[in-house]
Amino acid sequence: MNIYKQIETEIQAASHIVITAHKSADGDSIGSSLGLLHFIEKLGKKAVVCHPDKAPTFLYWLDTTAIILMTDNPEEVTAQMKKADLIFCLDYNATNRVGSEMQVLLEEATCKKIMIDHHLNPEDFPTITVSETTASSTAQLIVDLIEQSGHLELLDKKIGTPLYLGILTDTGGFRFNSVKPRTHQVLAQLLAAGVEHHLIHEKLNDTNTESRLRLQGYALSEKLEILYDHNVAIISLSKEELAKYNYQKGDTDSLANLILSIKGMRAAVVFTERDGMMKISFRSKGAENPVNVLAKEHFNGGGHANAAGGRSDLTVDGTLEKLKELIPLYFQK
Ligand SMILES: [Mn+2]
Repeated sequence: MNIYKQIETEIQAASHIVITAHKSADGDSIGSSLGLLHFIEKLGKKAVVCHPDKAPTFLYWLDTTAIILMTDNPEEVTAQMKKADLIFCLDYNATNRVGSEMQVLLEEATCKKIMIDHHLNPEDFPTITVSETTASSTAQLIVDLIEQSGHLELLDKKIGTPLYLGILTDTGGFRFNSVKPRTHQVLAQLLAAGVEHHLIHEKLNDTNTESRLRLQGYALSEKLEILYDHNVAIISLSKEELAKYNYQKGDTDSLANLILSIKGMRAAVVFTERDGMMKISFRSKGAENPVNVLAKEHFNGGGHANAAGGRSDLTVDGTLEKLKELIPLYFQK
C-alpha cells in the first residue's frame, strides 16, 4: 500500500483527529493545515486544527476561524491534544518547533502521529513519516495525499485555495529553486478544481494603504543613499518622518527588498527610529554577501545570511555614520 493510502486508512480509523503545525505560523503551515482539514471533512470525517500562534498580518484576509490557538485558548488546545487519537504534524519535523507549551502536549500524547513535511533532518517521533525534502511546500504534499490516496475527485475550491496559498508563499511566488515541474502540475490541478488564483494574489499583494505608499515614495525620493563603491543602499527614517506619514506597523517592511532590487545592489539597510532606539533591517543577495555577521558584531542582532536584523542606540545621524564606516569593511570593492 502506498504511504498516502496508509494515511487515509488512519484518517478513516480515527475518531479524534488533531492537525498541528509549527510556531510562527506562515502561509504554508496555515495553508496545509486548512487544506488537510477540508479534505478530511470531505471524506466525511472531522478534525480540529491546533496551532501555537496566530497567522501573520498579511494573512488576516484568510478565514482562520477553524484554527484553535495555544496563545489564546490553551485549555481548549490541551483538551483537544489529550483527546486525540491521531495527530498530524504539518510543515515541521522536530517537536520543539511547536513551542514549549505545545511540545509537552505533543510528546505526552501516546496516539499515532503522522508527519507531512519538507524540511531537512526529520526527527523520528511519528508513527508515519512523509519527509519530502525536495517538495516546494507541505501544501504540495497535501495535494499528493489527496491524489495518491485516490481522491482527486474530492479536490475542490475550498480545499484547494489554502493549498495554493501555501505553495505560493513557500516558493516566493513560484520563484525559488524548490519549484519543480511537479509544482506546476499540482498548481494546474488546483486551478482545474476551481481555485481563483487571481483573487488570492490580489488579497495577498494588493494591501497597500495610501499613507504606506506615500511613505515609501518619500523614502525612495528623499532618503535613499547608495554607496556605489560598495553597492549598498541605505534608507533611514526618523520618528518625525514616520509620524508625518501616519506610520503603521509593517509599513516599512518591504522597503529593504525594494531598494535591494536596484540593479547591481549587494545589500540594503533600512533603519527606523523607535522609542529611544533604531530598528535596523539588513537584506542582501548571495552567500558572498552575508549581512548577519555585521548585524551581530556591531548592531546587537543577527539572523540569516541574507536577511538579518539589529538595533542601534545612537541617533539617526550617528547610526548612519556608523553604517558608512562599517560597510566598506564588510563589502569590499
Ligand atoms: Mn513549508
